Amino acid sequence: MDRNNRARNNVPQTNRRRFLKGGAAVAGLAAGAVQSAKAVPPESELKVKGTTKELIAYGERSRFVKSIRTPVAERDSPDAFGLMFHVNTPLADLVGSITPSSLHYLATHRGSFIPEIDPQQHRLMIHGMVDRPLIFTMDELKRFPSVTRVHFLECIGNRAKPTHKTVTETHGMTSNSEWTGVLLSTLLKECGVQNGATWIVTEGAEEIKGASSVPLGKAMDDCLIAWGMNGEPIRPQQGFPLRIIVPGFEGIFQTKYLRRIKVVDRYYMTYNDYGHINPDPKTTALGNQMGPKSVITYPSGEQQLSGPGAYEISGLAWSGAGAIRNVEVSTDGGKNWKQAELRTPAFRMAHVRFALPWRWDGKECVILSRCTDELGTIQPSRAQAAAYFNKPLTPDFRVPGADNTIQSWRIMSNGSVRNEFA
Ligand SMILES: Nc1nc2c(c(=O)[nH]1)N[C@H]1C(S)=C(S)[C@@H](COP(=O)(O)O)O[C@H]1N2
Ligand SMILES: [Mo]
Repeated sequence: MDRNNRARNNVPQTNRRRFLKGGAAVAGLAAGAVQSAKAVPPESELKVKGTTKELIAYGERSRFVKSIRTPVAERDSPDAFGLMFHVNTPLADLVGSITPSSLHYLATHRGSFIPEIDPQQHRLMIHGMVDRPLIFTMDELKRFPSVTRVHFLECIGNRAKPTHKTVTETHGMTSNSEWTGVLLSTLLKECGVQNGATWIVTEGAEEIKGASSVPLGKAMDDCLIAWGMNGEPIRPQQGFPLRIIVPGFEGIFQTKYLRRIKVVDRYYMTYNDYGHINPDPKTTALGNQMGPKSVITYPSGEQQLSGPGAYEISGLAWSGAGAIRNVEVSTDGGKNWKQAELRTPAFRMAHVRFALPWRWDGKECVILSRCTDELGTIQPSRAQAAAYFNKPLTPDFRVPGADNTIQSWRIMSNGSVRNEFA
């Protein structure tokens, strides 16, 4: 046998050994978890419609899949006008790192509504401190070189509370999508930014306007004027037909229904700033980069382990400052940490899925994750955040600005999981 043949013959051998070793791990699953191969669904359930015009025109999920968005409990949604304005992504039900567009979290301000905008009629105006003020149609925007990037969005209200039971309640106001559009820097160069300009103000088309002041440096760096989301036009609730993506900044900067960008020489107060963020331009500019943040989505609050044995701990990590470099998981309340694997590409300012195979011994324990981003910043615990802000660590200690502290889950000996809030 020549060397090549031998090498080739070795492949199945190695694979077979690996397969057998893998089998041993599966045998460690809780009793009854692995069903016999004969246990196929009853024939009645195999009969599906599936070819009607309605079902093929725009795909529908299986009727057995029930994940839905739910209103954020603390935010009176629906409000007095019957409008839903803060709605959580069902994080516990998701796999991988992309949030399905239909389940993206939603934050639309009090009294606001989802405008129905005809893309043929929509315009984006860029004016203010520019040499050439310009008005773009959607078609004109699409003639510029486009970019497609994965980025998370997160509302600054996304923070765990002692009353929260599930990861959807503690962390559901963040989602992750593939966005397609033109770089704002491309458009600003087309308009010619004048000397002395330092900020831009972005404005949406509905009456709340979703206006925000963004530092010009950020605007020229990586902001995206996006019309695409996960392979199709942005959904109405996410800002159809046009929104700005300000990667890594808090949600309020991500103006939906974008119709106007004014280039200016100072920070402008907008409706968004009222009772919301610190209007001091310096601290505002520093305070709105999210994370680094991570959370275990399985096992998480109100889920149930079926008994001791093999499981995979899994969750999401993200940072407003760049890519996630490392995620660690502890299964003993933070005494010892193990390095988790990153299961999806670690894009900058994007969710990454992490996982750690784990064998539960059936004893009560506390599990938690912490991440490190490309700047080397490590996600803090609530105790560290309280010490940093010189406040006592009580359940009602509220992290000022964006809360990126570590989330812990307590697994009880009966396999139930609870929010462990210090
Ligand atoms: N025009 C407009 N843009 C807006 C808002 C709004 O109410 N109107 N809400 C902001 C807030 S507070 C957040 S957190 C994000 C949420 O984006 P999403 O609804 O697509 O999740 O959009 C921002 N952009
Ligand atoms: Mo928000």
